[in-house]
Amino acid sequence: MRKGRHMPRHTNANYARPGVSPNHPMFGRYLSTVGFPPAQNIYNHWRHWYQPGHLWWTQPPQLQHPSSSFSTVRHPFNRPPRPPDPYQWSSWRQTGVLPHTRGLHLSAGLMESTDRPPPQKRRKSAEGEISQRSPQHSPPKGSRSPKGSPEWLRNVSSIEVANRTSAVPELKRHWEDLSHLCKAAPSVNRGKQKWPFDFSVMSYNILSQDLLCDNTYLYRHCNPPVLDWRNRFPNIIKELEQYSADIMCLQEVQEDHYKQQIKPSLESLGYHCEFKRRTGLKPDGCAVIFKRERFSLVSCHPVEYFRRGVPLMDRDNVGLIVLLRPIDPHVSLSNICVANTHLLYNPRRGDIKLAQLAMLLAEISRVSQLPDSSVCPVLLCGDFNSVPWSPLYRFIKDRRLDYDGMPIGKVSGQEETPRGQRILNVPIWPRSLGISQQCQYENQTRDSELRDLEQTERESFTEASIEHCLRLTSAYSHHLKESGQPEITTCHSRTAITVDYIFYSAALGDVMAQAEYSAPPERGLQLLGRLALVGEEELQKVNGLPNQHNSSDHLPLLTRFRLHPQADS
Ligand code: KL2
Repeated sequence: MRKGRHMPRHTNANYARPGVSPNHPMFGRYLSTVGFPPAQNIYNHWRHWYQPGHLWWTQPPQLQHPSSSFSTVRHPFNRPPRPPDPYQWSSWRQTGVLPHTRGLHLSAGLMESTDRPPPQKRRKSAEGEISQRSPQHSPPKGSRSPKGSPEWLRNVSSIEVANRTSAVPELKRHWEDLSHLCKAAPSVNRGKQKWPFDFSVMSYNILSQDLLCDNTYLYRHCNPPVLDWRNRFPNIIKELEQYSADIMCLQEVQEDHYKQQIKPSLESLGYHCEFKRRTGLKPDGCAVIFKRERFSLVSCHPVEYFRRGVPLMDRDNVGLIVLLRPIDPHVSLSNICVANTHLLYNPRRGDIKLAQLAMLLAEISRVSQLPDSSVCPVLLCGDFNSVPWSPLYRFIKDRRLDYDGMPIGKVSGQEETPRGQRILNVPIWPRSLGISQQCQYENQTRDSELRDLEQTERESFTEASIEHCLRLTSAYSHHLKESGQPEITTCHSRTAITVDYIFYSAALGDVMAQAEYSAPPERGLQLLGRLALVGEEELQKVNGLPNQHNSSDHLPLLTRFRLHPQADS
């Protein structure tokens, strides 16, 4: 436990006892240090939220946070449970706003008596991400000068929090219709019973409560109830229901929330849900969810990036791939391969991110392969923890990356000036991983081809370049049409950047691919439209993320695609 410099030694983690006033010197300047509003403001805020008819209070009891002890205590007049006592930190902890499993963090925070972040003390968590000893206060070294760090959310005071959050307007996002730009997109032809199959796809990092609690210093600008899972969950479900995407790729889905709340809710809305939890101790993972009336599941392929004994593959991130058959009574449609992932966060470990991506691409290539060795349309969604036009992003789009002399901290572009000059090894990942420099499984090659390939591959393992065979286009352009400003997909007090993407196999006549490929393959998707993203300015007006209406620190990406029937159907 880290000791605050001006505070006495304590060993008891729970200082928020009844009877201890928030003005007690024990709290020091903590309340303002973490941007926590004065107790009276919290109370008023709760009174404001404590309205019959408000979603939070109208949710069915089984949807309440299972770990919340006060959720089971009923008011004598059968009123909803009481809001947490603003004078009791322990009651906030029970709501999941504060890390109830990590009492030491809270204690360390309460003892902190300075506005300055404490000296950097980092440890490698069980999952291999760099995390904090005292997450309530210490930003990681890696994010000291993150790209696009929003000044307006850094070091906000408690008064600012209270003022900003009293009436936050809703973020406005409009639908960008691109269907008229699709060249040769045939219109509905019901006479011959051959019409295209249109469907929508969402990618959304919903912010796991566990990670939120691990990194509370990122959310100092938020009014605490905004961070309460019992507020966030109904907001997120409402959002998912409203957008009603045919396919949803969610990241940071916490397993207990998935099993007890998310899956039952979405199943009742007609969805089929698949989930892959991370390896290691962190309880979140990736989910691929699709409408049962629109698709049937052909196969499901979880991908674990952790490989015992392989240096580099010691992190617990995962991917999840499903092969879906579109349901259409009239025409025969190609299967669609949908991949979802959340790559390693650590801005300094581009080498690991690339190796994780290579593993995912190898599995996508295998799963999407058709008998004639071509591939079915692919959708690659997720949180890649890499910014647009970074080397990792370019690798996905260009199918090739020449990385000779490239510093590993430059791969993801999360930081303007990455510390450390270590450059990518050649090859990036060892041969023992079983994945070629073309991002294919090495043992996938047929015996007859093996001899020729072995020579090429041996050579390719000494070349500073990697390749893959999927033609992928990004559904978003990463800058706003009107202002040219960068689109933002994730925003908290340390960053405001794009890290989430929907990549897809573009068909002939697709609007995004027209500029990229002279002749995109016929078998693919056409982008019909997307829910426009916003820039930093719009996010500033809503107090960043999460806020009262947007319950994650990411925004959902939502797109609509057209799949044409196969020529012979
Ligand atoms: O950037 V993210 O948030 O895509 O929204 O992905 C990771 C980060 C996620 C999973 O590891 O947890 C967040 N500083 C900031 N954010 C962190 C850190 C950190 N040190 N570690 C994990 N995350």
